[in-house]
Amino acid sequence: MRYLFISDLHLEAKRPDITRAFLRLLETRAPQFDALYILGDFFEVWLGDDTIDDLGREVANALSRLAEHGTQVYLMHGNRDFLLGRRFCKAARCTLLKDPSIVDLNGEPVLLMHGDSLCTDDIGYMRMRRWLRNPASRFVLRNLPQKTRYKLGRKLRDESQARTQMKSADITDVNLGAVAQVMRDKGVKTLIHGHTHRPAIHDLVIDRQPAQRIVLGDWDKAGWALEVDENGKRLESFPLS
Ligand code: LP5
Repeated sequence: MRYLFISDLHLEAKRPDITRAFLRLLETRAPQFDALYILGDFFEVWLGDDTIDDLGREVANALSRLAEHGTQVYLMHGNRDFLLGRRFCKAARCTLLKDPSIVDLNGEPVLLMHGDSLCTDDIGYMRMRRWLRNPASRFVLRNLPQKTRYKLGRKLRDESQARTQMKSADITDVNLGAVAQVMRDKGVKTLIHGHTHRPAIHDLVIDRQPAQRIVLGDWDKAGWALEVDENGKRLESFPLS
């Protein structure tokens, strides 16, 4: 079986080049795979399925065509689009995956995460995450008037951008102790995640056993995808245009 992984596209109307590259990937490359996994921050910001715009509809239709063609589509929430819900998934014919999830890739159990929950040294973010992601807050946020959601979303993005610039690279990366712990707890030798925008394949040793942490890249200056098949795992970048 062949699997394709992407994350952190941050799709938005202001970056039509990224949308075009993604739609091209769906038409040309993705149909050759049995499943496409999108591991979070698919959209720059998602404020609820009722705020879907032309871009969201175009993307949902394209995903739905891919699913119709026979490629299963799986979507995981990221920190920017955790309000993506059932309505979008129904339109896109994709399955929402829990974070974390374990999937079987050609007989190997592999752990999939967005990656933000592993940044445990980022105390301010972890506090904000706990608040934003609890079911009661999510219910309240989803039911706020759209105008209020746009305002709060803008404010959160601005604050986040300003504060992230002041954080050291160590703080905004995953904590390696947290990585080892979750891989141990879940009994896996491979973890695939995004979020940090630091694409790489890291060879690890956990409890004297070889393991791997594969970090997907964000789509900004280039696109990034991980292919997994019987021949191995390949992380590649490609031009957006
Ligand atoms: O996203 P990225 O990678 O740039 O930064 C993240 C962390 N920031 C975030 C915030 C998102 O960027 C913005 C969220 C978009 C809104 C989604 C819908 C929300 C619904 C609200 C309305 C309906 O996730 C950033 C991390 C970084 O990753 C690296 O891991 O550091 O975290 C922060 O910067 C958080 C700050 O440290 C603490 C922020 C306190 C914010 C106080 C804001 C007050 C305004 C309140 C409005 C609700």
